[in-house]
Amino acid sequence: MSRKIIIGDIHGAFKALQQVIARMKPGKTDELIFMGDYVDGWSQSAQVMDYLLQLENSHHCIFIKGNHDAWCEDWMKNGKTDEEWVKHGGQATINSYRGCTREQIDNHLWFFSRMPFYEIDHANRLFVHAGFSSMHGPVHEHFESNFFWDRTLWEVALATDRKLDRDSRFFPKRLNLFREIYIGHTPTTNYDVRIPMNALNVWNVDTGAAFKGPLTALDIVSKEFWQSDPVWKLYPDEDGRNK
Ligand SMILES: [Mn+2]
Repeated sequence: MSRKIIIGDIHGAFKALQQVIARMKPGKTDELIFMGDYVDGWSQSAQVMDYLLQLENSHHCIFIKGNHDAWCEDWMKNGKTDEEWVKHGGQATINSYRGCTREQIDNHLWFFSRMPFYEIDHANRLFVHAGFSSMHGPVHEHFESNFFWDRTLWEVALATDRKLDRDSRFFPKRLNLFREIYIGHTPTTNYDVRIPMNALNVWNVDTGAAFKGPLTALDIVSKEFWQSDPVWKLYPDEDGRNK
């Protein structure tokens, strides 16, 4: 049976990515959906990007674009070193690309440029790095950057009264558009949780790999999941984004 597995924010943690892949053992027929934020944080962003590009040749992969990927793309394309980006893990990415060839960077730039902002599957499940704001759904989103910056979708899912009827006119319209919504972006470690978090029909698989959490892969049908060791223990001489 083929599986559909989503992988949370990696943030340059190549060692954690290798562990998670070894533990979930993806087969040729499995579909892998990466939720974005491949770079920024731990020291191996360029290696993560190389690895994912290779993985695409042997496995069915979808790579959603995250806010950190958009920052990194901007740097590669325009040489723009956004101050916020450098502070939030960008410096580690710049360092990891020292010694890379122009050809390698161009390959990664091309990789970033073709990443979709979201994916909707045949079972009406949405996969997006952060969220969206239009009540009519992502197709009608006015602000592209919401796909990788929005936190309101997740906060709405967390804060909505569980007793509110789905048919109520007050039920959040965005949530009713999809059977399930899968996101990353907001670390579950913010809520002292180190496993995938579920709120109404939204599942958050960013378990804080950039900070003190593990990297997680989740089978969205069985809800079985695989995790790396806590990433900060794999990089004992680094801070990641714990600054
Ligand atoms: Mn992230």
